[in-house]
Amino acid sequence: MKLSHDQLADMYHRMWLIRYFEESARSLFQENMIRGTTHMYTGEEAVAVGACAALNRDDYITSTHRGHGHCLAKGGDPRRMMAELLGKVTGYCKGKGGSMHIADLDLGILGANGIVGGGIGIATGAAYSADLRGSGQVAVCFFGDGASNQGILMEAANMAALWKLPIIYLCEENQYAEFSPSKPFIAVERIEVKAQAFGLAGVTVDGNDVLAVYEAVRRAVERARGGDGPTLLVAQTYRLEGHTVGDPLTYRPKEEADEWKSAERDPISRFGRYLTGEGGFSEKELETLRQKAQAEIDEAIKFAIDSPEPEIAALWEDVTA
Ligand SMILES: Cc1ncc(C[n+]2csc(CCOP(=O)(O)OP(=O)(O)O)c2C)c(N)n1
Ligand SMILES: [Mg+2]
Repeated sequence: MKLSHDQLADMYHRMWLIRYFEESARSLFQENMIRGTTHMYTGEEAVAVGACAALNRDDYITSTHRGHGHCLAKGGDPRRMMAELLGKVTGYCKGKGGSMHIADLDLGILGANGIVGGGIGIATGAAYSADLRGSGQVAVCFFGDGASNQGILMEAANMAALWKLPIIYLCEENQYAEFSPSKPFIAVERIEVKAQAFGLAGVTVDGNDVLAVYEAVRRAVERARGGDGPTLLVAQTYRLEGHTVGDPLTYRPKEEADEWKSAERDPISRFGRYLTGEGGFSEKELETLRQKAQAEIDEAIKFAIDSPEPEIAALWEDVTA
């Protein structure tokens, strides 16, 4: 389906928003302003942005430990996200959750998740709830190629197929799981064939092509809303950064990463080339969108730095377990 000029501009802007958010988070982490750990989504922007462009505001997503991109793509507020990373009271979890617990229920963002595969059960439950209520909402469940080996996918996909739940299981095949290449640990060559075990639709898409992701998700959403059940969609992409900030990356060939980093493969450069060609955008328009994203992230950092730390007494508030 043809996207409007404004929709394309929004997608390009969002991809830069993610790129700058991640680059800034990495720098802040290296300056010891972010504690714990943080996982970068750099290089995978087309997956989250393409998928969320095919969703309505009230549709659900579940995210992962590498969740900043999903949240920004679904409309999450970069200021509240950055404040959360810096442990400030203005953050999404009042500074007590950090990177892997960001959620925004008003936008259908059911949360990042430190448990690999943890979002799979939550998204399936959300789709079940939408189905029971007849709300017409769908759920998109983002998870990694490593997570595709988790048992919960088998249980959840079986249930979703049986009940024809409105869900898209969106596997981000970014080639690595922690410090290992993922392929040698997955029994099948193509992850999409796992769909056959449950009679689901299985689709593989170029995850660095934002329009291809959008179109594949749009079709899967149409199927889901039409009562034809779930899809397992595999988006092939690449994790440009290490597993976490500070990963020495000794386990992967430099040439491989360099190739994926090239302007030819980089998802933002690729989309930019489409926009100035077929898309009918001028270079100037693209530059304005890029600068807008950069300014928003700079503003988010300022907001986060200027925000107060939580009071010691707040330690016992909002604690449920
Ligand atoms: C249940 C569980 N097992 C192991 C871990 C440790 N762990 C964190 S991330 C990760 C790899 C995940 O790889 P993948 O699903 O491909 O996601 P990616 O990091 O590539 O986005 C592992 C094993 C965990 N957090 N949760
Ligand atoms: Mg992976």
